[in-house]
Parts: sequence; C-alpha cells; structure tokens
Amino acid sequence: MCATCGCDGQEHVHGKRIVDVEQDILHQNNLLAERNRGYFEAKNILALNLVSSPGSGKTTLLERTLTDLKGQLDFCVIEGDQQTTNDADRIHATGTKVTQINTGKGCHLDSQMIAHALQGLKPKGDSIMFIENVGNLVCPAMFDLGEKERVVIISVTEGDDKPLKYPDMFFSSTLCIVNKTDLLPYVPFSIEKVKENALKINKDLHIIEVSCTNGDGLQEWYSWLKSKVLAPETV
Ligand SMILES: Nc1nc2c(ncn2[C@@H]2O[C@H](COP(=O)(O)OP(=O)(O)OP(=O)(O)O)[C@@H](O)[C@H]2O)c(=O)[nH]1
Ligand SMILES: [Mg+2]
Repeated sequence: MCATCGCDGQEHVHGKRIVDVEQDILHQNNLLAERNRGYFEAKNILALNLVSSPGSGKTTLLERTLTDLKGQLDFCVIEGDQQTTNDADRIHATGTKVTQINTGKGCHLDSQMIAHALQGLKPKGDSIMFIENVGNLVCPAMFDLGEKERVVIISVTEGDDKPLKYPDMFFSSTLCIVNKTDLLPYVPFSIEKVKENALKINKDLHIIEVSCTNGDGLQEWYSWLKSKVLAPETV
C-alpha cells in the first residue's frame, strides 16, 4: 500500500485523493459561508474576520476599539483559539457580548463553527460582528466564514517580508493593519517595505499603521470602521 495516500499502488495518482478531499471540504465550507453571509446581510451586520499570526495584537486591538467606541456603535465578538477562554474573558471585561470557539487541534475557524456560534450569540441587527480567527497566517486564508471583509494584522516584530511569504492572506484581505508601531525604533522593520510588499500581492489593499499601546493611528481605524456602517455625513 502507498505510504503517502493509502492507495493500493495500482494506477497510482499521487496526491489525487488528498486534493479531492480538500476540494470537498472547501466546497462544503463555502456553501455554509454563503448562508452566514445571508444571515449577516438580512440583519445588517457588518462581519469582519480578523486574521494574523499569533500575538500580532488582534485581541488588544479589539479591547481598545470596543472600549473607545462604546456607545457609538453596537458590537459583538466571536473568539477563535485552539484552547482557553483567555481572549473571550478579555473581551467580556469590556462589556461586549462574546462567545469563544475552541478549535482543539484545528488551526482555523470554519463557516460551520460560525453558524453554530451565531445560534447562541444572537447578535443584534445594525451592528458590527468581529470574528477573531485562530492566530495563523496560512490556513484561515482558505476558509470563508461569510464575512463582509477580512482584516489582516501584522506587527512590526514579524518582519516586513511577511506579505510575500504568506500571500494568500494578504491577497484575500481588504484592510491591513500594521500594529506595534511604538516598537519601530527597536526592530529592523521598514514600514515602506511592508507596504510595498503588501501592495505587490494586493494592489487594492488599504493599509493603516497603528499602535494599540500608545493609540497612534487608532482614529484612522475607527474612521474606517464608521465609514462602513454610518452615513458619510456622520463619520
Ligand atoms: N508594544 C506593543 N505591544 C502590543 C501592541 N498591541 C499588542 N501588544 C502586545 O502583544 C501581545 C499579544 O497581543 P494579543 O492582543 O494577545 O495578540 P493576538 O493577536 O490576539 O494573539 P493570539 O490571539 O494569541 O493570536 C500582548 O502582550 C500585547 O500587550 C502594540 O501596539 N505595541
Ligand atoms: Mg487574541
């Protein structure tokens, strides 16, 4: 028996079964993602899928946003991690409705997990739903959750070459947040280079530089958010 894919060695087509299974999983995921998207559209919920490597600052950005915009916009959050409720606890402390999904061995959220979480969360209409994905710059790129837009976060400690090394994530996102700019004096990271690399992958990518620690750039992120849900004259 073939040790790679388990076939009987007759008419061996290396990797074919793996590709078939992967296509099937993604097809099922995409079908349910469309249902989630319909749910969000019907309730006028702006669903944003936050993706990044572990530790880029997704939860910190959410903590700041939910605190600073409290009373101006309605939010709820789905947190995705392999283990722990740490991030959900941090979001809960801001007074925001949140649910945690633990993926166990899984390295990404999928649309079925979101559909299930929505049943318990029951988000309000006319609101913003943040989905914090599992920290991982690879697998979450393949899984549509039904979000309206994907927001990729990269922090300055990760290296300015990351858009070139993990292109799918930067290609499939509409906004890129470059976080931890307060650390720029201490790390060899070029803002110009990361922008150049990101735009090579996705020429339409909008890029905002922020520091969740000292607050630099957060107003631009808040304006971006408001521009998505409020009438232009009120932003
Ligand atoms: N210096 C600095 N540190 C930051 C900034 N934003 C976040 N951090 C720190 O970075 C670490 C990771 O932040 P998290 O918000 O937990 O990152 P995350 O992307 O949610 O991590 P995972 O959920 O594990 O993928 C924490 O120690 C934060 O305090 C920033 O703008 N500047
Ligand atoms: Mg987090």
